[in-house]
Amino acid sequence: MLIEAPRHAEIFGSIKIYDVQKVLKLDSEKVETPLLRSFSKDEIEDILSRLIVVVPIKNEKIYLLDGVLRAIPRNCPIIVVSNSQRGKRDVFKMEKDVVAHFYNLTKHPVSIIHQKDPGLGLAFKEVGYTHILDENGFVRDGKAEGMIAGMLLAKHMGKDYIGFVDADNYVPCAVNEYIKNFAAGLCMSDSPYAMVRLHWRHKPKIIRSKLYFKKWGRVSEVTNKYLNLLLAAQTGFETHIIKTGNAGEHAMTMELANIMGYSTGYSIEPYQFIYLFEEFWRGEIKFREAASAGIEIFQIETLNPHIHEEKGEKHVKDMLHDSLSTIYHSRLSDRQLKSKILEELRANDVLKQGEKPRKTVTIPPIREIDVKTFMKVLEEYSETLVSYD
Ligand SMILES: Nc1nc2c(ncn2[C@@H]2O[C@H](COP(=O)(O)OP(=O)(O)O)[C@@H](O)[C@H]2O)c(=O)[nH]1
Ligand SMILES: [Mg+2]
Repeated sequence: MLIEAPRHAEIFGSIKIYDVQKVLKLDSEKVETPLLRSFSKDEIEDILSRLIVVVPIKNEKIYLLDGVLRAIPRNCPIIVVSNSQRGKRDVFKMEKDVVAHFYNLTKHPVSIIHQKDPGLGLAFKEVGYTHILDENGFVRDGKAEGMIAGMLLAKHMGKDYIGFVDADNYVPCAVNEYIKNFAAGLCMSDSPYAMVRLHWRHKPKIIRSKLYFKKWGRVSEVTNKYLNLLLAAQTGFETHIIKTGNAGEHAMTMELANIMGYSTGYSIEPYQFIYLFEEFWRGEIKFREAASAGIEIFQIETLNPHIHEEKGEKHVKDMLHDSLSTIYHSRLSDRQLKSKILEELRANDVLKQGEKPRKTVTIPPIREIDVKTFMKVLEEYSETLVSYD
């Protein structure tokens, strides 16, 4: 595999953010030049054999999930965390059937669990991690909450890396590429605390009956702008380094996943940046080992375009609201930045005059969770967990 060498990086305290690196070739000979980074098949395979993939899903078209599962490289076990409808029209049952069929055909290790499984809530309660539970003791709705549940299952399996891919991807081979890109990024890191975030080459849209290869999604563009403005407000230097504020497709070392702070729903991805800046740049350092090893963030531009389900205007507005609210409510955000964010949200019809962005709930790291107890309770009380190995 061939990708551009990192040309430029910016450093904020213990955090090093690399500028976007393009994928140049998915499969290639090893080429040694200062402008390129190449990875042998073995190097990629080695990372893949230590990577687990979590797929959060909520009421997606079932054949999209099927395509995503089939595209995940063979060495990576899969955990599907579903918050799909149950009851009369049982979408979750269809997902379970797809997973079972997929396993029978391929023997690829895969687990599936429903986010609202009472045993899951109980397991989180038992280990004292109630931050993602609602008042009835169930895991709350939200993509972040599903991802955290997946992380706990992954932690139990003892893998070194964790990656996330959405279930609503129309191009299975794009998913296959994303996971290889995760591997390449993780391979480049010198630190045990590394993250890879994907940047889409294009995000095609149908415009006047034609496929138009847009460079950016609307929400990503705005989120990146304000994350960069937050950096500029702190340093006094304008920057465009952040290009993956809303990267749903991302991977981390388990060491980083353990000490990462999270935030509810769709605010999880931009909040990862905010959390790292607050903890490892402008805050009192809690995680000394990570601070001295350094945290590396790679941003990789995919070869494949990103074609996923369009969820409508309300979804876009909710994402914008959640994303910008994590920046607005950060203690690193100054008055001027806050007022620009309010203006942006008003211009996009998200807020009315006088309204403030809703505060997203932050969720502490999962490091202290006793995974053995968590799994014991889960296995005893779960009503939905199915694992094929
Ligand atoms: N487990 C879980 N997954 C969710 C939830 N909400 C959304 N998802 C999934 O998260 C992924 C990304 O969500 P999507 O709505 O496509 O957001 P976007 O692609 O960022 O616009 C998709 O696979 C969704 O099905 C949730 O509450 N729980
Ligand atoms: Mg999507």
